[in-house]
Amino acid sequence: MSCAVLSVGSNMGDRLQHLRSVAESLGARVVSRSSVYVTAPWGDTDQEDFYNTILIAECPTWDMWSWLEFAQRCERRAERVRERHWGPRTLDVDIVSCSDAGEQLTSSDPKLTLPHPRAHERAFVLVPWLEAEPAATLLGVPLSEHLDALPRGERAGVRRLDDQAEWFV
Ligand code: PH2
Ligand code: MG
Ligand code: MG
Repeated sequence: MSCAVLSVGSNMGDRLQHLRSVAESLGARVVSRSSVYVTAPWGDTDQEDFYNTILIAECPTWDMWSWLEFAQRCERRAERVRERHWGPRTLDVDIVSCSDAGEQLTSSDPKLTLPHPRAHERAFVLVPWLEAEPAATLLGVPLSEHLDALPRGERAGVRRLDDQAEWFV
């Protein structure tokens, strides 16, 4: 059984619908998920706010490459176009961490680096992940410690979406 922590983000079009499309494709594979957060753009700040969430999913037959194929399938379906690095996108599905039979997987393959090399410095990943999996660790460190190490403003840029009604259905 493999388990993937997926960070899902959107800042173009119907942002909530784009996030929901991933949860729906995963169906019964979802074992935990966070609320949706409205997050200030990280990196390239001259763009709309993102909606971000974390989905944690399990599958008895998939390996890390299957999760990557799944993520890319979701992005293609959302007609994602990649205009500029860290720029606006309809849908971004990143594999933050993956385990198999309870063992954390590591990969230095440039096509899929595990765990995600920048997850620990992104409040839009850490805040929802902590909600979905309070006991999780990243690089052997509890998520709350990574959060405490971030510059003050980072966490303030991540706010829980007021109306979660269409997300937790
Ligand atoms: N994704 C990026 C670049 N910047 N900022 C936020 N708030 N959320 C994202 O998902 C995000 C970003 C590239 O994937
Ligand atoms: Mg990304
Ligand atoms: Mg990505």
